[in-house]
Amino acid sequence: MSPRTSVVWTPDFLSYQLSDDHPLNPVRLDLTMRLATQLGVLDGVETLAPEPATDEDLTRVHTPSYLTAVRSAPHEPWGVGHGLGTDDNPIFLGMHEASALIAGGSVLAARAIAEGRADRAVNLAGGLHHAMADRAAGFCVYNDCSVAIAWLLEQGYERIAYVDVDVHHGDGVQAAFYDDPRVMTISMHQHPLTLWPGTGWPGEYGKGDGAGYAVNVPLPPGTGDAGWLRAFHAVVPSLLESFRPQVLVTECGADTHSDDPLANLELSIDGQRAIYHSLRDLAERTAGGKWLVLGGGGYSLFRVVPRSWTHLLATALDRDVDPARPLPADWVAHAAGLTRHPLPTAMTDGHDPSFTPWGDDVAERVDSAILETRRAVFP
Ligand code: V1P
Ligand code: CA
Ligand code: ZN
Repeated sequence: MSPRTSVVWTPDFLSYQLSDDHPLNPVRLDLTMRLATQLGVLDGVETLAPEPATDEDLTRVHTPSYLTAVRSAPHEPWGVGHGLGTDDNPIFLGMHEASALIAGGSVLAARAIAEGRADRAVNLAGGLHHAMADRAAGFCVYNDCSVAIAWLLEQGYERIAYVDVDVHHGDGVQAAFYDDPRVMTISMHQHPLTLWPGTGWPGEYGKGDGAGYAVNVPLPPGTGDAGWLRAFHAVVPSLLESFRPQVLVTECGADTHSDDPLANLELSIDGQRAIYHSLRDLAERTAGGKWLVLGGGGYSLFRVVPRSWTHLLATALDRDVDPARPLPADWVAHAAGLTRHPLPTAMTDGHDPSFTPWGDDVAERVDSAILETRRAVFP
């Protein structure tokens, strides 16, 4: 039987707008849904509308005093601490409501899978992987990834794998389950010496009962499609094959792209599409087909995120979009009204991810990153 996929969506997700000029602009979600719709990817797909996560859901991960601070922050002129009111995490009106709605979306996606109504479920507004128990960080107020995983554990799940392909380290999710062997966290990211938050070293492998269940794969700046995929395939499939998760949760930030303004990996849309296909394949082969798909970063709002995440939606729906497919004229006209940047014309960057020429120096550094990780995980 072909897999059933739920897509969680509400236009109210667009109210997670940290400030007018913040890099995490929700227009990227609007442009993605428009592109996927206009390409027919969402034809006949009924979207699930979320409710805000309850305090009970949120306090499986966050402290009650942090929830109080998030709720009161917009009304406290002197500041509330907890990482709120920084350039990364400005305080905005309705911050608790918008953040709880995203977390509720990821819980709803998890619920659709747990209740057997879906094999796969997608929340593109989710993936806010940096939020800590009592602190906002890196554009993330509530850690919807951790909240959804904690909800699954509460239902009695015993093995959840979390794979984070965002260019940044998935530090908040790693921290939430660092001593818990029921959750294996794996993050691929740009090397901590070269990108915030500066964690995600191979030596961070978990503690106590959770030792060996946190895995980090740092990649040098300049890593492209071939290097990224090579590192991924050297590390991730064998771990998932032995862990045999009951659900695979993935954080699918698109900020690994060469056009991304915040980071320095050099992936293409075609490489990202290949990643999504590999994640789908791993969910099928190692997780009984159960795949919870979350969004994440991605700051090339017009040129990258809409195309990348349309491929992600299409992959989750088994409606793969041909890379050569031209972008619909209506979508291009709409996007052109919002930016002066040149827009792409097709669903590809013209790269073949199985053949990307790259320098020997980059090859050597990727090899040593893989070896370093293998040594930390299999001492
Ligand atoms: O670099 C920093 C901190 C702020 N400085 C004092 C050091 N923060 C990063 C946060 C990145 C968050 C990424 C979120 C995600 O993983 C998931 C949604 O993608 C940062 C960066 C950077 N290059 O990593 N903040 C900013 N850039 C930034 C740029 C412009 C305006 C505001 C913040
Ligand atoms: Ca990552
Ligand atoms: Zn990121």
